[in-house]
Amino acid sequence: MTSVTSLFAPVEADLSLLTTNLKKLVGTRHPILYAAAEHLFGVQGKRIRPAIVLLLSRATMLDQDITPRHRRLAEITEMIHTASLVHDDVIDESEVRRGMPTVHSRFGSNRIAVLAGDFLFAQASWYLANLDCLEVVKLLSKVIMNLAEGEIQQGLSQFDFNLSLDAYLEKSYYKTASLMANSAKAVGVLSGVSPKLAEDMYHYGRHVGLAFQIVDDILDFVGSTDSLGKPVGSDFRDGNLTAPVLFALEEQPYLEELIEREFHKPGDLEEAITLVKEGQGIERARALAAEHTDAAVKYLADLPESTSRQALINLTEYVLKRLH
Ligand code: GRG
Repeated sequence: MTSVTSLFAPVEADLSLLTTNLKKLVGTRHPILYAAAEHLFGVQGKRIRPAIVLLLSRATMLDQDITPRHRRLAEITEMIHTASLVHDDVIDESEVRRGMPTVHSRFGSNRIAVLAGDFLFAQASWYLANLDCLEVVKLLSKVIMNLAEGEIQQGLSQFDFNLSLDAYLEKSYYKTASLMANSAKAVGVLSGVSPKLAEDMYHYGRHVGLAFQIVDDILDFVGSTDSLGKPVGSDFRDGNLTAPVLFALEEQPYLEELIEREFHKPGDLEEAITLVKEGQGIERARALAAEHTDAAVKYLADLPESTSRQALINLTEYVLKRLH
């Protein structure tokens, strides 16, 4: 499988500068934030969001270098993503993320984790405003609203076996795709591309984001604790009914009963996971993710050929290959 490192080769140097900068930007204000920043940005996530921003920046700037504003946008994108993870882990009471203790479990306090998350959101907003580009401010502040909306929708739909596929996809847009879509479009704005190309970049990010979330939801069933960095089945246990479950519900009526009683009886969760894995749910979800990666590639048609554009195409394959 293509490793993330070789996939992001055209922006490898940009990504290591980004990690150094993130630690500096976040960590200088307070010892606790410094520790949290070391903890958050030292253990690397996949950095897929800043990689998309940087690859699109290079693909649109071509022979000119990317600007400090492109770099700052990539940093803001990763800050917003990380803030949402810190808050999400408090809400879900998750102990492990990226194979490491979550902020609230590492620092033994939800208060610290909530404040660290708040601080990251606030700091991202400050750096965003300082880009001095109202259109980009509008795009990225909408993302923060969407993240909150996605989390609320998820909270309200736990164990709701009547959730429609459309409602699931809308929630996935809010939780995951909005950040990729709007930061991709923001690159277009900063690079001064045509409105049509900026819109295409938005749709590239949107489709990659939806595919990424669907694959993430499949991995909740077929991944290993090691590769996920969190226990298998943890989203399902919390009542998050995702694409594989929604498809499985169409062919396994007993699944509804297990979900309705919120896996209260011993063995319920294991039985429900087996039912999801037995049928066509996972394969249908994989096919849905592939539809979105195919759609994403089409939206790159108007970008001039470059190694960065090719990496953006390869990235869609990587999103699906995480399943193998
Ligand atoms: C705006 C106040 C306010 C709150 C935010 C908590 C929340 C509301 C939103 C959370 C949304 C969320 C956690 C989405 C998860 C999306 C997702 C697939 C995360 C995993 O991304 P990866 O695999 O993670 O890219 P790494 O660790 O690689 O960075």
